[in-house]
Amino acid sequence: NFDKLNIPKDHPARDMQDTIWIDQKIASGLLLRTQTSPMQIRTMEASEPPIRIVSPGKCFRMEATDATHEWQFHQVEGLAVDKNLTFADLKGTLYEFSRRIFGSGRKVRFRCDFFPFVEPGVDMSIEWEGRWVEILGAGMVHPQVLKNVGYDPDQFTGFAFGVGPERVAMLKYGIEDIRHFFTNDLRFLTQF
Ligand code: YSA
Repeated sequence: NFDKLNIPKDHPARDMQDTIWIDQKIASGLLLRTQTSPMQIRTMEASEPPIRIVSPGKCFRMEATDATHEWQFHQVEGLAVDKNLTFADLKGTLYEFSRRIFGSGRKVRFRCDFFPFVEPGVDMSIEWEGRWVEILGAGMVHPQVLKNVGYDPDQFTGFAFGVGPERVAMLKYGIEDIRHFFTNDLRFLTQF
């Protein structure tokens, strides 16, 4: 979840996610994963480029919950590693994702963002009722991460993203509060 993603123990980027630890005899020091990005490491350690994967899964973070933040949620991780992949491939892929899910009329915004395991890093937001809602973080895989799994960063480049499907569903279906997904109210659930 952290070390091989270039987030060392004393790095401030850990603070936001250094959260739900299980402290029992059978599972001491076990962290409920906060992001699906560790699947990048598992995939790259188990195989050689070229790589194209998507990996969905559940994540947990200690959050002060609000309309767009839950303490349990899902992410879908994407990773591509190959020769000659560029930021243009990342942007084209994510624009196409947005077009297919939301249609071509929906506005999309990229902004610089920081994740220690990418360089450069971005986040992507979708317009909703006059404001921007972030749906994913992404970037070019950091050369140090490629080295951590034994790849040669002079030979291979890659891009990756982690998208939150609850936020995507909210924007697509006009669901105003993410907490509806987990309260099991039949009036909500039976609408879909
Ligand atoms: C960045 C770069 C990469 O190369 C690959 C992946 C990433 C994303 C990074 N691992 C990450 O977790 N970024 S994030 O904290 O901004 O979360 C990504 C997305 O997950 C958010 O845009 C949102 O859609 C969803 N998310 C995060 N925390 C959430 C949440 N959804 C609901 N509740 C929360 N508390």
